[in-house]
Amino acid sequence: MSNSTASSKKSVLWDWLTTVDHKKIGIMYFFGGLFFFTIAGIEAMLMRIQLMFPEMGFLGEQTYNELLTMHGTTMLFLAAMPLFFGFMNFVMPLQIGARDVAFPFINSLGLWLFIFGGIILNISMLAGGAPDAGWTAYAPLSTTSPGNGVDFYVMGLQVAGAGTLMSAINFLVTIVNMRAPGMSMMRMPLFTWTTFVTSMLILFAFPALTIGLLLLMMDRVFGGAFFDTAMGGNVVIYQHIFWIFGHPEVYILILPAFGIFSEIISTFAKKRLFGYSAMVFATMIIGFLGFMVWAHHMFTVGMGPVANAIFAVATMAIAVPTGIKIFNWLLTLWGGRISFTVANLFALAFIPSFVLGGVTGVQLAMSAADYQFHDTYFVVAHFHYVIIGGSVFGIFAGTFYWWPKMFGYRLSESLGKWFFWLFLIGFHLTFFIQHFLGLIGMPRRVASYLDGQGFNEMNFISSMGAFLMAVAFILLVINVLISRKNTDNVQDPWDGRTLEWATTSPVQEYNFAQTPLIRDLDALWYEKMSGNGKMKAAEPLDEIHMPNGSILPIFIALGLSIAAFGVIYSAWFVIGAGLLLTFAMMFIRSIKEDHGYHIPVSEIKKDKGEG
Ligand code: HEM
Ligand SMILES: [Cu+2]
Repeated sequence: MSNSTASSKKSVLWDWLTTVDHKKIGIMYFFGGLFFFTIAGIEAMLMRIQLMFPEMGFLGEQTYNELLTMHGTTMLFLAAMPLFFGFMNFVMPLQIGARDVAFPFINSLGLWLFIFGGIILNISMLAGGAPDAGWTAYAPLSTTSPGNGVDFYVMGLQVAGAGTLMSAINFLVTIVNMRAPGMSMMRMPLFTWTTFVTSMLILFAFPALTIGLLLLMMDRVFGGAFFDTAMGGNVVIYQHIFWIFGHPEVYILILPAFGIFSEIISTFAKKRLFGYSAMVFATMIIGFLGFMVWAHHMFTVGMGPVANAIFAVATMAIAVPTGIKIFNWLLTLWGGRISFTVANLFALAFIPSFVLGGVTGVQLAMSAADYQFHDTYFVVAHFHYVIIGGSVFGIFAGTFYWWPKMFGYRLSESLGKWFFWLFLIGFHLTFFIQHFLGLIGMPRRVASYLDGQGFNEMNFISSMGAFLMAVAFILLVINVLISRKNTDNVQDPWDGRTLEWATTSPVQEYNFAQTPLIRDLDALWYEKMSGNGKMKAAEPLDEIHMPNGSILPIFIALGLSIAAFGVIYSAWFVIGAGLLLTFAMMFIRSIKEDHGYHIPVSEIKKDKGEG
């Protein structure tokens, strides 16, 4: 990828450990996310095996609770979000014509905090028991859970969450400050827009999680009583704090997918996105309303009819901007020359799948009816429809779409179609039937069920569907491994519209030899139609200033992780040592002069094949 003087001397491993290049960081987020997706998927399969027949003895109740908690927590925080962060890191700076994100060093720190946070959470399984209080960790279930499991949850998420918050601020500053000349906000590609709004949501939502986790830590480790009713604490307060974070979190997981689908649908329909500005404003409105509805998770807690009614109406209001988006995607497809690539198949399958999840969402929002649905498999079906039919389909679509740009080869389309159809059928087989399981009364979060309640057949079918998804996922892994020879036509394989397709594949470490001049929405497409197909330069060819890599972010993250272990085991000395390491590394970062390095013009010309 790079042939600069500064990085050619390093070993490959050292290069990846110290890199501050947004593209390499994006790739590491992507593979980290894929790794945790596999782990959480295995946890899901174990649960589905246990639920395949009534009164199965495959997993004990405690083990089931631990797998349930780890599956949910891992999928949300360590798989879905990092996979999106992978795309955001890799693609967003390219889409706005920037050389990197605003703070490359912080970007690397965010990555390592995610990785260390994921390790902390998962080490719990080897250290005497995983957390068992569900991904929501409601008090008093979490505050009274014995062992250290929930402490691992608290500290793992605290470390990973700090990284997420930093990265979000980094993305915001990048988008506000580093757009190429001519790239006004209303010319930004939709994926960049959704990255922007998602980062805003993270900025306002994650602090609530931080506080919730901090209070849990106080209660569990330091003898606090925030959620101890006997001492005058309040457990419902925990639910409010959690969902003030938790509901925006589900939009953090879906908005980037909306962005990916917008790019893919307009590319493969060969049309400009229908209603671009309506799409942008719908994204903002969804982001804003996302903060107004958190208590719809608490209808049955006893808030009373007035609060329930207000939160019910606010929730239903979100269907309006979401509906605007659905219609705009359909109208983009309308009359388009549609090519059914794997990426586009996922985008097309997303529309009905996600709408189904949205419809059950509105049903759940009817607070009176929710007394019936609450804590049943109806809820499990609902959120897997939005989270798989929305977020995971978006991740898979983005994977097939951007793979040539990220890795320099194309995934096989024919094997990809097998993967798509098996996954789609497996997904609906697993989760559609769970709506009915819920309606006839099967509660969620239970390790088993009795024979003769009418649950047997539907659970069996559901588990079969899960196996189909697992087979499909294996096909994806095979595809990644065997497609490596498809290195032809990778620079702009889909006849792209946005700037990332104007770069070479693989992308040079400085992204653009000369910062491009943006003349319209869909910047590259405009040049293909009205110019010579190449971006015009906004600056003369000159040497390029690049930041140096650094090993410090890993040690800053390591120090915080050591301190986190100190908290888990109440060892003051370890807390002190970990924080000392972190602050020492930050001190070094502050006093060390590092002016980066320059790539000379001769080398840029050589990369362009001109020298
Ligand atoms: C890929 C196939 C998947 C299967 C077969 C699956 C299966 C399951 C099962 C069996 C449960 C437990 C239900 C219960 O006992 O109440 C569950 C819960 C959950 N799943 Fe999945 N899941 C899958 C994918 C995902 C994905 C991709 C995500 C998120 C990105 C996700 C997020 C969750 C969450 C948040 C819970 C709730 C955990 C809790 O109640 O604390 N799942 N899933
Ligand atoms: Cu919600």
